[in-house]
Amino acid sequence: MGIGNVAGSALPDLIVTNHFDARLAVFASTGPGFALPVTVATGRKPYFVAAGDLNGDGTVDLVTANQEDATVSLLRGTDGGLASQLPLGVSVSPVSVAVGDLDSDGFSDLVVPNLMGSSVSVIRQLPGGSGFAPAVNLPSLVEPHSVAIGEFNGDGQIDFAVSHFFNGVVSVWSRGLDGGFSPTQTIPVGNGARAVAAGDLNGDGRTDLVTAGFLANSVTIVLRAGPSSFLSGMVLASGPAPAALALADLNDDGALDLLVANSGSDSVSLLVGTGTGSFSAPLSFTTQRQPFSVAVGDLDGNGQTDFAVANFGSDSASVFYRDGCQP
Ligand SMILES: [Ca+2]
Ligand SMILES: [Ca+2]
Ligand SMILES: [Ca+2]
Ligand SMILES: [Ca+2]
Repeated sequence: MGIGNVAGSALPDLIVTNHFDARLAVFASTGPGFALPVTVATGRKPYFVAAGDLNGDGTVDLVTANQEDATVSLLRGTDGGLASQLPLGVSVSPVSVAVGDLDSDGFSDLVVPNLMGSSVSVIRQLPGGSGFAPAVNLPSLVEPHSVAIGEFNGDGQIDFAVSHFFNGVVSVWSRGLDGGFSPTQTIPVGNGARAVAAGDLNGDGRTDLVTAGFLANSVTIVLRAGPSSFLSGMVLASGPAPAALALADLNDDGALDLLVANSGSDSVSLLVGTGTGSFSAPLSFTTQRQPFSVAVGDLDGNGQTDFAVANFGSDSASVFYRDGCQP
């Protein structure tokens, strides 16, 4: 699931992958509420969608990770809607994708963990945004599941962090002198590390990490101790089987807050950040069955950040509008 202004829409749209239909649905916001969805074809079993303006034309583009056919689909936003998919080959069972400018040339690139391929694919956008280079598939620890892009070692160059489900670690990848990426650090986190998100949680200017331990029923906060080092993780209990995370300032106090989709208890937890790296006790919101992803954005355009979850077990989405009173 993602949130973004597709096809030049005034309000952000809600974007949901339909895993078993090989399609993606875009629900246009109508203030509070949504129009009927427009759907477009993707590769088989789209598992994840990321939104970002890849070619800098001011319109949000979408990228899906297609678990069954070893591709990602690029769906360009145009004035008239989404263009037909451009499939880009990766490796076996891609399950997420992150958009970021890895080589600082002004054009966004893609990072794709391939769950069963035990590899991470890097797809660079060609100079001028004229297309994409073939994926470079980098061998990784087993079961890479999620990726967050950020600056993690103080050298000013963009890095990325990958969570590994099987062994419950995060690997941090940095750019070498040859321009290629390799893992430079491995950090133990919770068992079944299904999701990772990045943000500066304690206001020291260094980007920190949060992971969801699907098998550990917890989230782990990993703060940066110095320019290129991380403190060992601080474990916080979550609901059962946390499947996805989002970091955003949901109460406008300047500190990042954490949303956790608890797929085992049909709920989403909000942990309000203190700005020092710690969080309040979770507030719980009821969803439908098996929330497996979460996204944030100002869906109704009232200036306050809302959030939504996609419920895998009930083929539905739950939307939570902030009304100014909560959290
Ligand atoms: Ca680039
Ligand atoms: Ca770096
Ligand atoms: Ca920090
Ligand atoms: Ca906050």
